[in-house]
Amino acid sequence: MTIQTIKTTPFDDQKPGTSGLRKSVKHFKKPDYLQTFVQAIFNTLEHVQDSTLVLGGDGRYFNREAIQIILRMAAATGFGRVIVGQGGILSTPAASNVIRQYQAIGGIILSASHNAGGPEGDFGIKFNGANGGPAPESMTEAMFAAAKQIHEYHIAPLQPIPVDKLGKYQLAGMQVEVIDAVSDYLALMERIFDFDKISALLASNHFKMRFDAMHAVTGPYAHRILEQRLGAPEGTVIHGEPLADFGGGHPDPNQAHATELMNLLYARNSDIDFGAASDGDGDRNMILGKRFFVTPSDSLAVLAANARLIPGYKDGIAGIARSMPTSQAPDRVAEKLGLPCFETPTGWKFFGNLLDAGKITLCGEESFGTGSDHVREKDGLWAVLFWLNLLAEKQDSVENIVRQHWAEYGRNYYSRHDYEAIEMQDANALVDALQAQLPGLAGKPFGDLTVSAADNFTYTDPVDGSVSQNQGIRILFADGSRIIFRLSGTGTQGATLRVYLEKYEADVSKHDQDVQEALADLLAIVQQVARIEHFTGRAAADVIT
Ligand code: VG1
Ligand code: CO
Repeated sequence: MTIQTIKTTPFDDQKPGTSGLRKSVKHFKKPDYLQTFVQAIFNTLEHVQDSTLVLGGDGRYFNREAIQIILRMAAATGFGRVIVGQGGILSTPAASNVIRQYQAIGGIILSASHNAGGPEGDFGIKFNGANGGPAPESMTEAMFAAAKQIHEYHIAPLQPIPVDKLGKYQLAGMQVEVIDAVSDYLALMERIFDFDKISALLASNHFKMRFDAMHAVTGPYAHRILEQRLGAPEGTVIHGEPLADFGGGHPDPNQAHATELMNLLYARNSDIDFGAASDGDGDRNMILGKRFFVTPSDSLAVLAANARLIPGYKDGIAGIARSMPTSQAPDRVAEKLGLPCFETPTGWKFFGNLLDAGKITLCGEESFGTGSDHVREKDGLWAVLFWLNLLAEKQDSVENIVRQHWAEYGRNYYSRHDYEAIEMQDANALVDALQAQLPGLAGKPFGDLTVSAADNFTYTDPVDGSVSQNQGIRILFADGSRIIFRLSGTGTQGATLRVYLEKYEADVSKHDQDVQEALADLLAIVQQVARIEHFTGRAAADVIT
């Protein structure tokens, strides 16, 4: 079989962001663009000959074409076997599991996660290593550097693999194994959670739930696990059919984008006790009680505090990690349990070393990401099953469980304000101006609040000593309140400014405030120090979560 070598010109814009390389579909469809990045991944890997690669995506527009191209390039590179999810589909956490289970060299995941899809939407690609987790920065930097040097790529001649049919196929001497995307993942969940107890809860007349798959990858997983295996009534899963354009919506499980689910749970006469949603590639989760929203930061704290109730964590957890902008609610749990707590930069890749070294068991991000050492990605359905197992154990409502948690640990009022698609140069000017103020902020009073420290977050990985700088501007106040500014590393249009606000309230009689009102003082300080409207022309955030 003759392998073709195609001459091409290098690309200098293939720098992966927070989670892989994300660009518009139009950008990805430029001649040789996808192929160059795939070749850059393959050139960066060592010992690919005869190794196993995992391949799957979230099913968005361009997924199918990309799968066939990558299979042909993998065959040309000399991989022994590629394991593909049926239909070219694998959720991100399921892919992480398959990599680990089949001892693959790693996997390629095709997803732009919560970004909109379709011909006018976004596409993305990322590489996860043998531990199942996102490639560390050293590796993504190497891929970026490789892409700038690539003048040719290698590809086997066209032989489309019928990825919709389970089975084993041959492609230019390489084996392609199409596997059921759900079954290995379901088996893993059965090893962690008490499925009998969850089934009993779902069968009871006093409990109703809805899971919103947002027309994204978790539809088949949720139908199989929640409805077929656990016996939740048909109709429990809404928007369960994966669509290449996610039905035109943003597959982002938050209060702003999961509107139908929010309406169901917040209706005055709602009879639904538990609501949950996940994103494009199935790694995010939103948790709702009846007319009650659980912030992702609180969710991590509650799961950590109650982990021993879950079979998979019955012997306790080793430690907790959270991304820097995530609220400090989990820290309080770690302190009480006498566990180590780590603060990492934004992005799941920073949890990998801590998980591999056994320093932590649970970790999470404010951006609706929660996970554990069962895989090396955040895991949306895992979080939903954790909550269901907890509800089954406690026989109490989501709201009561969270309120009791606040009563015990205090409440961290929390919100994120996103200013999307602003001009890159405006965003940079705003950040530069903030950076310039940092040295003078410590000790400065703003009303009742006094700045205790202000910096740009630097992280030193406690396992391998690698240093990551400029991970977000932090203004820390003496009472534990925080304001954080970061530019998104997943957006594809201009820049997205994220402003994170956090205020701690120990007094249980003050746990009923409106979140934005509780944070109003901090928002006023944001306007004063960052002058967002001055720099960007925006008077208010586009998305508030
Ligand atoms: C965002 C979130 C971050 C998350 C990342 C990938 O990154 O803030 O916490 O890890 O998305 O999640 P950024 O750089 O735009 O703030 V996913 O579900 O999009 O893979
Ligand atoms: Co995602």
